Amino acid sequence: MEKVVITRKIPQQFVAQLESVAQVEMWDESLVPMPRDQFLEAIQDATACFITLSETIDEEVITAAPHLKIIANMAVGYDNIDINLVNQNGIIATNTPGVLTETTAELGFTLMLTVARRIVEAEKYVQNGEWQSWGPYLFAGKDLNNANVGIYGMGEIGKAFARRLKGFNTNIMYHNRTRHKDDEEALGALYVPFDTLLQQSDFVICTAPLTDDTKDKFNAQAFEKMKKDAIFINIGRGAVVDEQALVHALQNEQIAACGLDVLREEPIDMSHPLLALPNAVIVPHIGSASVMTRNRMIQLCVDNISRVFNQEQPKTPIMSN
Ligand code: 8YV
Repeated sequence: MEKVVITRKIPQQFVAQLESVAQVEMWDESLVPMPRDQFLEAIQDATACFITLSETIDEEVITAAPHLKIIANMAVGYDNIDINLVNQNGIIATNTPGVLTETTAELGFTLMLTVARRIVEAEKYVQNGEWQSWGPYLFAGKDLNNANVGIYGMGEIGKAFARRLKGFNTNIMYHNRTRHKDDEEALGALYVPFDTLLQQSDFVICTAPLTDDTKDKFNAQAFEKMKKDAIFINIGRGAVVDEQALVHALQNEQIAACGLDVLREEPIDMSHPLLALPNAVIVPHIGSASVMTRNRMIQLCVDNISRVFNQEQPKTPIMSN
């Protein structure tokens, strides 16, 4: 008998699909992850697990789960999984590329415009009853029109972001591990070295996954190179940014503002210095959070698990690095 462990509460319509082919053990909370010790116990006789980024898949998990055939990660990013270890043990890991691309790009765009036009500060000002009169520079922000926008990480989400920029009359630059010459004309995006992107961009958008190459890429040296009125947006992974260096850059006006959907530690510790800065807008990792996209991500995980149970290829396997 197959057994699936699901580490978050997901809608019954999806659970029912798995229940028709397997025994299902689902954690009953949607906002709190399954405790690690409970996860380790539940997977002992599991043949599949449906996880989120909250679960780290390492040696301890693999040792605890000798019958595991598939790990379905409800995310496109998979820095929470030791892929080489998983594959070496004959286990398939899958992620959710494609279905979340446009939704995540939309969140990035929302954050960019929100920060550029100081919407969060302005809204708080109204709510606090501080609005006395119209002012020539009251919450004067930054134009996207005619701006240089630098995208770091030109994967599917970076490209979707660039497509959106086309309607906003911007100059698009990008930097990526590999150059995408074939897409440059269609996207209207110029490939530049990382330092050029930092030096010339009015908006720097990070969509990069977390890898050994991208870790701490936005460090003190990087922020020093950026324009003093630059806006930094991160919809990739938190650890691509050295947050102490970011705080320093914001406090010392090395850059103007930031918008972050991802942080090194999630949820953020309420004593984090970023929370005290009016020019830092932080949202709780909601890049892919539209109802339709979350449904599609869950369905893709369910399909991948069902296929592996049927001895078919999963739709979206993660390959070893
Ligand atoms: C998810 C994400 O919401 O897919 C990713 O990599 O960052 C988001 O889409 C999140 O990771 C949920 O596990």
